[in-house]
Amino acid sequence: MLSQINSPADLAALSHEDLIELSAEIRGLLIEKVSKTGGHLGPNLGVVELTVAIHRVFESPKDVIVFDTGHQSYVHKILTGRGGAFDTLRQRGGISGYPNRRESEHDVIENSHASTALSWGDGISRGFSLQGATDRHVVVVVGDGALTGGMSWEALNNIAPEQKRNLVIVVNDNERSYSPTIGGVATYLSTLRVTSGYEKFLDWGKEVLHKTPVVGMPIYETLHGMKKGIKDIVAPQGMFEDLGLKYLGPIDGHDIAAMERALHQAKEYGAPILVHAITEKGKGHKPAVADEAEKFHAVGVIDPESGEPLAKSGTSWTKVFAQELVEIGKTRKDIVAITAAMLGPTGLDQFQAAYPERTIDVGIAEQHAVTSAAGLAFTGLHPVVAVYSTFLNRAFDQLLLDVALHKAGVTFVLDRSGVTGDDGPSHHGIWDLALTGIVPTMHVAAPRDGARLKELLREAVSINDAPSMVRFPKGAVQEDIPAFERRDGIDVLYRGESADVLMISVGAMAAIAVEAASSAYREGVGVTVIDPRWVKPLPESLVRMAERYKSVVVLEDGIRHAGIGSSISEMFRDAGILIPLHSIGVPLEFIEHSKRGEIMNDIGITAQNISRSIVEWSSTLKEEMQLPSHENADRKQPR
Ligand SMILES: Cc1ncc(C[n+]2csc(CCOP(=O)(O)OP(=O)(O)O)c2C)c(N)n1
Repeated sequence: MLSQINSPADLAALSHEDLIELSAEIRGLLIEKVSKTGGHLGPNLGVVELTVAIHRVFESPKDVIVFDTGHQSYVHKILTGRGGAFDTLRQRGGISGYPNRRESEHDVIENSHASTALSWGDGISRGFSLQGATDRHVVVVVGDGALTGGMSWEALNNIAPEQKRNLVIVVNDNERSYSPTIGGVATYLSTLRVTSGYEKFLDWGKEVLHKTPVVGMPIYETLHGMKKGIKDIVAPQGMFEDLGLKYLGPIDGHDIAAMERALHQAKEYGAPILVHAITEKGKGHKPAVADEAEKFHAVGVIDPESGEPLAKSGTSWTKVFAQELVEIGKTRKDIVAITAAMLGPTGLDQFQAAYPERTIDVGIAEQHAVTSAAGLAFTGLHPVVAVYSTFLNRAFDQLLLDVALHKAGVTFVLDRSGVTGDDGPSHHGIWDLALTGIVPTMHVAAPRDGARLKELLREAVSINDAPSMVRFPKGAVQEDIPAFERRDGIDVLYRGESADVLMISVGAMAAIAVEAASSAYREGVGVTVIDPRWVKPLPESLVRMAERYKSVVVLEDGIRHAGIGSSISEMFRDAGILIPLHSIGVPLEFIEHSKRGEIMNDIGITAQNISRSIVEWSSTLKEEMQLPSHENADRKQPR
């Protein structure tokens, strides 16, 4: 069946039985391919029928389909002619794990950060309406998890009163983000799902009445309609309808016929309308359904049958942080941990197991997490906000004005900082150093290894009169890199024989820095590698140290532009020392998905490349030094 589907139009000829067969084939493809590449298996297994139904009822790309977050768009990719490319999912040059405009005219937005789709839908449908494109529809698929994000509600507030436009909101309610969705919205959705007794009665009705020709289905539909009335008694303040949004549902999201009926109704409605679909995350794959914690939300390379990971990975940075925070929590009763719907991925599940009353999951609400942390700090507690680096981007204003301006003692722990790899441009944690670099009062630490992570975390949570941040990369921690000595808080990791180059290494770049220094030594260039540990504020003694060298190299895994290299260069300028400074970091670009190592190679952050550059720069410098002094004087500081 699958081989006949090259575009959504091919779905039209299929019978109901064909569609069921097709759905099974899609599930087979997802399990086989995603097991090999890694990716969002559970969410996609849950939206197979829902996506088939949407593509049967609407005409993409004339009608625009927008998936919130975009991690559940694999089925959409399969139905829009990309099924054959799934061997390359999230691989270099292959298809992305999120919607991507270069891949297909059926992908209109490129996302991965949650809760934006309703705003996209608002804008696109309003644009169509303003320009008289009344035959074009917009379908937004949004999860119950994404509905916990504030942007979703800002959008609903704008969508509801603006009646004349074709906007269908499909709420994909599987009761989970990574783990079960929490909070008032989740409670409200579960109220809409009504009591299980009534659901069972409906299931029975569906089973029996489906078999009763002609009169059966209308009776079932009537029963289903009645349910809405009953719901109004159970949940008298139908929140969506009170907002002015027509509500349809709940519908079994795995029943293609029921979904198609609801979507047809919604399509005809001519105003914003919400279709509430109930689905099961991981549907049809035993290991996914059995995974109580996350239903295979995101998997690495796994055995397709058992779901067990195939590659053994070492101890992760996440685990070192998680265990240390539990240790700290034993004596520091004021520590409160906050996650934005990512208990497991940030390692805070361990803190929760030890101190459930001191662990807060706010849902996908980073902005709220940050300001609420400022509130907690006001009461004398010390919040630790653990998020992926990329997701702190959206809470910048809250960090700047609610936390930093108030000198609130909040510690931010940023996992997945630096180049992350397979998730593409929006998941790299390459902006945090530049962003926090301009926040007054902020303290920023970048541990180079597990031992330093523990140490710096303890130092960070002891700062109670200003915000602090500890940032570390994705993956396994490498062996600890001990220091020869610590001077004014700065660790000396490698000492070159001559004072040619001072290399200032930021965080986990230390291993590459030391390797580059030792290979430059073999080429006759003396490089001393230091790790300031705290990169904001920068230690004053850095200036005195640097003055003894002919040039300085700064190595970081954040964007080079406005990163630590820039801060150091400014610091030297302010101190009046003119010393050639080379800044090595991530270029100011949106970097496509690929393995992390491949990207680091592409952007030249490898020991071999850095050592080669240092040797080249040093020899150029020697030549320049021999120029007459007037030519030397207007030398620009190289970058
Ligand atoms: C701003 C932001 N924070 C966190 C995440 C990480 N994240 C990716 S998917 C997801 C859960 C989404 O839940 P839901 O919308 O219900 O979709 P489901 O996977 O259940 O289908 C989270 C928290 C994100 N993508 N964006």
